[in-house]
Amino acid sequence: MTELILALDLLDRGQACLVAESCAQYIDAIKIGYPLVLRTGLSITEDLAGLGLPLIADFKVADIPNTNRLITEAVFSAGFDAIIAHGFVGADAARACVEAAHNHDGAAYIVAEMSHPGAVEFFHGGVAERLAALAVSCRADGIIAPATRPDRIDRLRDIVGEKTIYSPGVGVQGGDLDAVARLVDGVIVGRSIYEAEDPAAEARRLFSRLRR
Ligand code: OMP
Repeated sequence: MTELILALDLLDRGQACLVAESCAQYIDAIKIGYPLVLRTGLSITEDLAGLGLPLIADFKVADIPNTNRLITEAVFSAGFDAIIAHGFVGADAARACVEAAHNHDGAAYIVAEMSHPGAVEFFHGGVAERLAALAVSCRADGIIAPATRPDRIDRLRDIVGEKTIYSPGVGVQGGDLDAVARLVDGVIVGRSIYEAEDPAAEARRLFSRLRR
């Protein structure tokens, strides 16, 4: 089963809640990042808690170990269930996120390779592979890998084995759902859903393609 994760990158609390509620039955988790949290604060988790869906904090944490730990603890205390962190800061810093997440019975995912065109400037040439290996050695729960490059997901799957791969980039960024669905554990979709005329209908359409 491939999960559908809604990237809730809206700026208005009310609109975000409406979209999340309307899509709730067709999604497996909600990912919240800086765009929404900088507008609403971490209390947005309280508005969404009633939906009963896992909430993933996409703060791509990238600091020294102590600061990473403090950020991760604040995130889980606010009611999130998982966090996304960068690995390029080194194993000690990534491990601080993973351990703090696990202390809260949560999950931590490490970015192995990003989905946008510019990602190839730094993530290629062996870096993504090293980040995937770092995720394994730090006992992270999984990695983020680009739906825009299914061949790269294949390569990173060889490194992380059974670990979870969540994959953004389907839709507006050009990634094809059918090309990645069988390669990953979940696809992360934002604009294709929340900018659709009928977000719930679009979520239902993607959900049914992932479940068939
Ligand atoms: P859409 O392009 O609107 O579907 O949104 C994709 C979501 O995934 C956004 O919230 C991005 O911040 C996030 N994302 C990427 O697009 N590419 C990445 O490499 C990593 C992420 C992420 O970590 O979620």
